[in-house]
Amino acid sequence: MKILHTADWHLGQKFLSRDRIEEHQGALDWIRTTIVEREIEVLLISGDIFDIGNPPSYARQLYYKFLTSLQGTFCRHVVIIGGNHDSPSMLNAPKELLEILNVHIVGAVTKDLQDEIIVLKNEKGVEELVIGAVPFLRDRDIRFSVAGESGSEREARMREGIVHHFEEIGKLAKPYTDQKIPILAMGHLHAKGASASPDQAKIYIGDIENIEGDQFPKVFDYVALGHLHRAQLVNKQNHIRYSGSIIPLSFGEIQDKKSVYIVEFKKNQLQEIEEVKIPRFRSLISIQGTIEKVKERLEKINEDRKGTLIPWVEIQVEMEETIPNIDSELRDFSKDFWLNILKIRTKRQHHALEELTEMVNLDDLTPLEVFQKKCNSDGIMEETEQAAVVHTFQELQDWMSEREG
Ligand SMILES: [Mn+2]
Repeated sequence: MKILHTADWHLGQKFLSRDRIEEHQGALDWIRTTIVEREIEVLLISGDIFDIGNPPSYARQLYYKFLTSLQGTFCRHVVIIGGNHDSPSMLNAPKELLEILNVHIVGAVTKDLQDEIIVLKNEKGVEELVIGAVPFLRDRDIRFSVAGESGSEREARMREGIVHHFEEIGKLAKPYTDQKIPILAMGHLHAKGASASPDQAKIYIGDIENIEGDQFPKVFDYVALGHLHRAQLVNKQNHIRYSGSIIPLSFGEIQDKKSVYIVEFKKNQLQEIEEVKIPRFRSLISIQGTIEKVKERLEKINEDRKGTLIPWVEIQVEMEETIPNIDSELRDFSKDFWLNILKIRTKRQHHALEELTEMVNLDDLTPLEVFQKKCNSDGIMEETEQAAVVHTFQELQDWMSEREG
């Protein structure tokens, strides 16, 4: 049996006020072609299907069109879990309808743990695969906040709750070992022994490591994770993996290769895991240096003409003295080039002092980023307090987006 593991699509993402529709379309078409060519039978999407709780209609259209396009392929089943970016109610709304197309959705935890056990059957109605599909676990799913609890106590209780949840799912899956069929888990969390992309680490300062690699119950033959955008194994364990995002979601992710995993089982034996690289449709390029160096690089990018879509560039100009109108100078210089400058920052070096000035529009930041910048400004709060405060802000955002969604 061949399974394709992907995650972190973030459909509907706004990237410095631009949308990613063409890149997402390219990546989804490629996934569909891969499913057809490699005769994939089961598709797992481990959360963060959408970038926001109330995604724009074009993002929903991409999603539904993709799911519908799998009809008539080898792919018999799709299993989707909710991530921290997804609104559970939005994801769950078409649950019954999608069930008819063999698309199984676990948007959020319910009162019954059994709802997370998905048993897939072949054409003859014989059980062929079991999945413990654990959606992103929110505070309210595993614990109630305790007044006066410190940030670290709260984190410890979160961690315990998550480990316990997976143990319980493992127990429910255990009886299927007798049937000699693969038993898988899905999760959307931050596992210890995995590394985030440099930018992602910044985006999620409120994020904590939720579970250790060896705390996943042994009953699972493969653990398909989502949340970290870089494809990787957890704690060097071959069968516990993040597939990573399908397109780079920030300039911090441009070094990462983007890929999916094809996981092959013979009966209940894991045979092979293959990492398949997703083509890059648009180059995201980050350049840094003196104004002369920056101009050279811009000329080079224009000559190279890489990718099918126009490259997006962020620039950091290093200088000793302030150069007036540097923004318009660079934009004029490259106005006929095959590239778009998305962001220009300047870095002034004088007397060993470094000053970084960001020319960034408020529109280009998410509310969370604005909040984090505020938290980061001098003297507002201790670093140890930040994680908890940011976490609370995220919860508040979740709550609001669910009301909207
Ligand atoms: Mn996530």
